[in-house]
Parts: sequence; C-alpha cells; structure tokens
Amino acid sequence: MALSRSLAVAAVAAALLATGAQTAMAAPSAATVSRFDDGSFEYPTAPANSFSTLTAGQSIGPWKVASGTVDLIGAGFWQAAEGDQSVDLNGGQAGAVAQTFTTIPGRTYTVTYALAANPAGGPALKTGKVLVDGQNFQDFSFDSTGKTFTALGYVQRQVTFVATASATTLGFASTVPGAYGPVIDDVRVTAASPCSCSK
Ligand SMILES: [Ca+2]
Repeated sequence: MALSRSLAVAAVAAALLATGAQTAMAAPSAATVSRFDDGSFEYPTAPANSFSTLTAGQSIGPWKVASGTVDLIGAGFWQAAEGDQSVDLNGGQAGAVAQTFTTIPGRTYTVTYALAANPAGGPALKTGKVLVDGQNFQDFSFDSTGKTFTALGYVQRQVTFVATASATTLGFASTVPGAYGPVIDDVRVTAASPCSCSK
C-alpha cells in the first residue's frame, strides 16, 4: 500500500513537471489568464506598519492598478478584513484595481468583498464602484465617521454577474478625490453550479 502510494505520488510529480515544461514553452499571453487569485491582497508583502503606493500599470500580485494610484496596506498599519493586508483605492488620488481571470460564458458568478474606508481624512463618505469588463455593476459607499485604524468597521458586499467570455475582468474603482479612499479586502469569486434551474 505504502509503496503503490509513493509510486502514485511520483507519477503525479512527473506529470506536474511535464505540464510545467509545456507551459514554459507556450508563449501566448492569453494563456496567463487563470483562476481568480489573492482576493485578499496578501502578495507581494507591503512594508509592515506602512504601505506601498502603486500607480496605474503596476501590479499587486494577480491584480493590476487600472488607473490613478492605490495604497497596498502592510500588516499592522490598520485592520485587515482577512490576512494582514488590504487596499486603499486612493493613493494620492482616486485609483482602481482589476484582475482578469478565466470564466465560462453563460455561467453566473458571485463576487463578495469586504468594504471599509480610510478614516484618516475626508470626505467622510468614500464612494466607488465595482466594474465587470469595464462596466459599472455596483456603486458602493462607506461612511468612515467614527472609524479608527484598529476598528475600520468592515462590511461585506456582494455583486453577481453572468460571464460573457472565457475571461472576465473584475475591477474596483474609487470615485472620491483625495488621498483617503474606500478600502477593500477579502474579495471572493464563486461560480454558480452549471444549472441553477429552479423546480
Ligand atoms: Ca487581506
């Protein structure tokens, strides 16, 4: 039993190596699109008790800064909704982040995310929107009045979309000026089962 199991493991490892070799040889950029990943903004690691300001075109792991500037908040700077890090959608100005991932056309996807706002400066009401392939799917707002770095008061929001292509771009954009924006973290994407038919 132990022997056959280790043989099976070796076979899987060999298969993975072969797959890796094939992937390395295949060049098309479209092949880099994969499943939705790191909705918690944990990679790369931002400076602890501080943050990194990123500008349009730069990456946060699988995310791209789509416009303006955003702050990747490091561990300990303020409360994260999940893990250690989160994103302030305003760096020095309104910014946006987006991630493109594989989808099945016609399939329904549910996006959940944690929303708060940077309470260090005004305006108190931080606003933004969720974008699917560049289209506005949901406006959101969060009042940072009374909130602190140790108690940001995250709330969970949800939005649903039906994929129209084999890849979909999910984005979060600030619509408030200044350096203190909406904060997002713990973004999750789940696909509905192929048939959600009701009886
Ligand atoms: Ca996080």
